[in-house]
Amino acid sequence: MTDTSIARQVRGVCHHDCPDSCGWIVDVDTAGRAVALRGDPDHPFSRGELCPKVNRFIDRVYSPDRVTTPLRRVGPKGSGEFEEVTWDDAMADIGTRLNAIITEYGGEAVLPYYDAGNQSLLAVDGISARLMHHIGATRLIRNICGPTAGAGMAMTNGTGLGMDPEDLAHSQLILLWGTNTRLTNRHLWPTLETARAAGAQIVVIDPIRTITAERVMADGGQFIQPRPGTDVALMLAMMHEIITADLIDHDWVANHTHGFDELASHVADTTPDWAAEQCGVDADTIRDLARHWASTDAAAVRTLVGAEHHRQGGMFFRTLACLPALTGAWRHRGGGMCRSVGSYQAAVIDDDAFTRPDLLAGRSPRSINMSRLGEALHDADPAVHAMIVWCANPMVIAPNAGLIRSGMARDDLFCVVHEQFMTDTARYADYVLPATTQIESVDVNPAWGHLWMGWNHAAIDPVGDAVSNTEFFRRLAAAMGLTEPCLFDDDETLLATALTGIDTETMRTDGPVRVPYAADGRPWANGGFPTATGRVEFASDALVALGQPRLPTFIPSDEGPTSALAARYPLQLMTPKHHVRFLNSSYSQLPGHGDREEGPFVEMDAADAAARGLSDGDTARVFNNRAELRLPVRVSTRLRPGVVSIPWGWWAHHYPDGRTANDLTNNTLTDWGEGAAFYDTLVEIATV
Ligand SMILES: Nc1nc2c(c(=O)[nH]1)N[C@H]1C(S)=C(S)[C@@H](COP(=O)(O)OP(=O)(O)OC[C@H]3O[C@@H](n4cnc5c(=O)[nH]c(N)nc54)[C@H](O)[C@@H]3O)O[C@H]1N2
Ligand SMILES: Nc1nc2c(c(=O)[nH]1)N[C@H]1C(S)=C(S)[C@@H](COP(=O)(O)OP(=O)(O)OC[C@H]3O[C@@H](n4cnc5c(=O)[nH]c(N)nc54)[C@H](O)[C@@H]3O)O[C@H]1N2
Ligand code: SF4
Ligand SMILES: [Mo]
Repeated sequence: MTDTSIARQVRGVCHHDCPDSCGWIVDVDTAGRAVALRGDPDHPFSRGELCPKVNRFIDRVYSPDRVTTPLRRVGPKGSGEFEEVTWDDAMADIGTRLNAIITEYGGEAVLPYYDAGNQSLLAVDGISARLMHHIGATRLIRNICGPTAGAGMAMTNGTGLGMDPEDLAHSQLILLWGTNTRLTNRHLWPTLETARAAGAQIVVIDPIRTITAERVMADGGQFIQPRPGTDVALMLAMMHEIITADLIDHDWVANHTHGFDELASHVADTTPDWAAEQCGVDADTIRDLARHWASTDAAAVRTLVGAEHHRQGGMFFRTLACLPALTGAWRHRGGGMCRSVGSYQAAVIDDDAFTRPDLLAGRSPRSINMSRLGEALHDADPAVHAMIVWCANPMVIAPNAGLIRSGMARDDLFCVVHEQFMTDTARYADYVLPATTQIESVDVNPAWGHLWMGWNHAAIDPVGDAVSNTEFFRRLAAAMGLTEPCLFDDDETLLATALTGIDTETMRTDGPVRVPYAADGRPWANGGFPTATGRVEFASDALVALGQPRLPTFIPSDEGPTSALAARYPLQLMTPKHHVRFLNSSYSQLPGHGDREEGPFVEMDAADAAARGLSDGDTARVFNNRAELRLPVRVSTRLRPGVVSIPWGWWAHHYPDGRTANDLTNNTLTDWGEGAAFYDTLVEIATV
């Protein structure tokens, strides 16, 4: 393709549920076809680079496997047998059937299921939220990613708002605690390199020796490997050390914290020797880490989402938030705690005007947690009779998948999936409707890994009969005979309604706009925390009201290595993000992605393998009280004995038995925040 055929270059933003929200530029030829997609060099965060997933995005857009016409199921649920139908025919039938379900069972019989498959504003909540409110549908508790971390930090600080990740450039010590930056947040790496060049130390704390840990070690940094789900013990021992050695920032603690004396007596017994027993990290390593932390001014924790996927996920983030308060790290630029900055972005969005909860008109429909989909499909009362799915692939991504599969196979469940591909979930739908990709529809992306909000221009017309999420829901409203005018707002109107606090004209014409943040880079230097006491709460009455401990406390998991279940299933199973060419359940099925990564496997330590008569390359049975999978064994040195890992993201057809990693995982909810305790899963492994 020569340059002369390029008719225009269109600026957009990656839609994936990824902290980086990279800017891209699409070259469109004179025939209106996208011919290239590359990083936007002017994007202030991603600076021209994309990633091994999205470098091949054009292949995804024009993939022969794309769903490009409406499909109606003709075979049994799950068979993948569909016939093409027109939008008119599909919508007429869907409208009639949904109305019949609502008339017979009420609005709560309809369950919306969506996540952040496309995390842009319109794609997630444009029209759909209004429609669901209007019909009084069940409300989905969408807490599978992030809210537990946010709620945990807020229990200590009154807010989940922390540092701008780009300010880590000013840090002198960075603890990458439960985040795999090189894989999941790669465009932050240059910021960490800037800090390192200025002398910063980097420490990775993770149960897996990830590619981030290996890189940091190669660069002279430190790697600490606790047992999964035990970090709270490690943090309590750090606090013990900091307090007994009197390394706290007395002024800051006196002026901006609440409950210090209680905390001090509470951690008197949580010695490094005690913690070493719980988390498997040497007591001296804990002491050194505590002293290093307390003796560095601009000391920062960088964390994201992974560590929330435990029973004590909320407590992890609450306890972590105590560390910068004890030592007054917030005083210093580059000091404090840094996780999702989505709430800074949300502050410029008028969410109520956009999603219109007033359309509930005084009704208060029940809520169902997305991590409990299987139970809901079997046991909810009143029963779920219709499910509408967009931006999500629950069959692969939600825990305890076996229950979801049998629930979605119910004959009396009417299911509509709006998708780009025939996912495992779509195979169970009555109708699969074609969805546009990000280069086919306008949207705005509020990032959660940096402070830049970006406008995504549509570069090409929709492929085939695909429609955007908003257009799908407008068509659905019409097919259901609804007349509420706001269900038919166009995309420009919706964006103008939502984005009241930011200069959208500049965003549209000049590129990303930065949302407001503390001008001196020290959001909490002088306290002012939005808790009941106005201070960082080492002791929390709000938690007592929830039946939780008043002070940070380590509670071993009821599906952890010291639980009764461990007698039968002694190995802790991690199901992490691992492949550079996948993102969640997306891409593993596509050429250039799945075929270039090794298929599903179970990774384990040599000692665990040998004890079970297994060697590298053998096929093993991995099982627990929920499911059994057959997988090739990969023996490695990246895990502690007693911990095994099945990297996640492959679909059913990639596994010999059609069951996936999430067939094994635990759908217990986290302590607070209502997230999923995926990684508190026990298994046993045996020869076939
Ligand atoms: N390539 C790629 N990038 C992605 C994604 C992807 O699938 N692929 N997914 C995107 C999404 S949706 C998200 S939410 C982000 C997540 O971004 P991250 O939170 O950085 O990634 P995770 O892999 O979820 O978890 C990070 C690390 O937490 C560790 N961890 C788990 N349990 C514990 C624990 O008990 N203690 C400690 N200390 N660490 C623990 C895991 O081993 C893992 O290495 O990544 C995004 N980016
Ligand atoms: N075992 C285990 N399970 C996990 C995790 C884990 O670490 N381990 N991580 C969890 C986390 S953090 C997350 S965020 C979830 C992610 O779960 P999901 O959000 O469900 O996963 P994705 O694969 O990112 O996206 C789902 C689908 O959205 C579709 N999609 C993309 N753009 C659009 C669009 O514009 N319109 C429509 N209609 N569809 C679109 C894609 O084709 C894709 O099939 O998984 C969770 N599940
Ligand atoms: S998936 Fe993440 S790293 Fe890749 S282009 Fe999108 S935002 Fe950037
Ligand atoms: Mo996520």
